Amino acid sequence: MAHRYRSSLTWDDVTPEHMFLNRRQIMAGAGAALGTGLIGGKAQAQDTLEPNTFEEITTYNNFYEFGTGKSDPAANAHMLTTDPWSIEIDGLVDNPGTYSLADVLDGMTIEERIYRFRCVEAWSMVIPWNGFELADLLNRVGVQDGAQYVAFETLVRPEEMPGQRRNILEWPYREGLRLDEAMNPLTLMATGIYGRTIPNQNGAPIRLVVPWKYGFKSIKSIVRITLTDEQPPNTWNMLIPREYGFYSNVNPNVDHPRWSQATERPIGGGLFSGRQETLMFNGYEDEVAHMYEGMDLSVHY
Ligand SMILES: Nc1nc2c(c(=O)[nH]1)N[C@H]1C(S)=C(S)[C@@H](COP(=O)(O)O)O[C@H]1N2
Ligand SMILES: [Mo]
Repeated sequence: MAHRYRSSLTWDDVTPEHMFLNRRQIMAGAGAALGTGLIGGKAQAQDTLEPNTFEEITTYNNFYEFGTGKSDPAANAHMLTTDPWSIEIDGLVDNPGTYSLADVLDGMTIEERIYRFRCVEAWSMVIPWNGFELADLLNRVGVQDGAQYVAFETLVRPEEMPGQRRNILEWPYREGLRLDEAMNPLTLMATGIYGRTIPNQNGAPIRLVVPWKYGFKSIKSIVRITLTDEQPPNTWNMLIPREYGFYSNVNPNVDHPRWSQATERPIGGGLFSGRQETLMFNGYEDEVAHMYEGMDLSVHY
């Protein structure tokens, strides 16, 4: 099912959504037949997820570089130039350097993955991503002994990012993961949605997707990845540490200081669909709970 990235992909070159869903069903069937392998298990879990429409995924966004309203990114992100693009990979790696996006993508297998995406503001979507495992990239650049965390930074370009002309956040937007979280096979670097090139408002040309964490950990339009031995600062924790921790794992049992995290509102679910219960680790408990054994998750929120 995995296919190589085609840089010639254009907006006209889209996978019709019903075909995309058929492919997912076929993959889920193959996974079931293969038994209990990781891929099979993932495909089966994903089979129960009903994806949001492309329209919903690309018009209700958070991307403060383009404004603080949910419709601001769709309105303003067309100003962003995403080609050429490069990513600096530095810190505790064997092969530090400035890599063009083409260098980064070369040799990577772009897969399709449907993940539930849950924002801290208590709404959720289900998004069919195209991307590769961050672990594959980290293994390629060579993680050195002593590295314990991965830090990420978004582009700073106020000429094209009107939100950056104001001090709403401290720019660049930053995020971080513990190394084992970064190496978990669920952690993706996404370059597409529904088989199309990822739209600017969703984090073009490349963004992180960490499905068991609140949405703000999934940093967009990445220009720097640093391997480090210290827990890196992350934007929302720097701003309001009491409300946003470093881990930010989806956890219905730990409330945000200003609201409950026990339920969520699925976007596009229809007027009468109502809220649904939020699942521990956003439903990915089997795949990730082992990383937090022995940790008090109400302290490490
Ligand atoms: N650079 C950057 N990345 C970001 C944000 C942002 O403001 N700037 N917002 C975060 C938040 S709060 C959420 S909920 C998700 C939203 O992703 P989506 O718009 O693709 O659904 O992006 C995250 N990544
Ligand atoms: Mo969010």
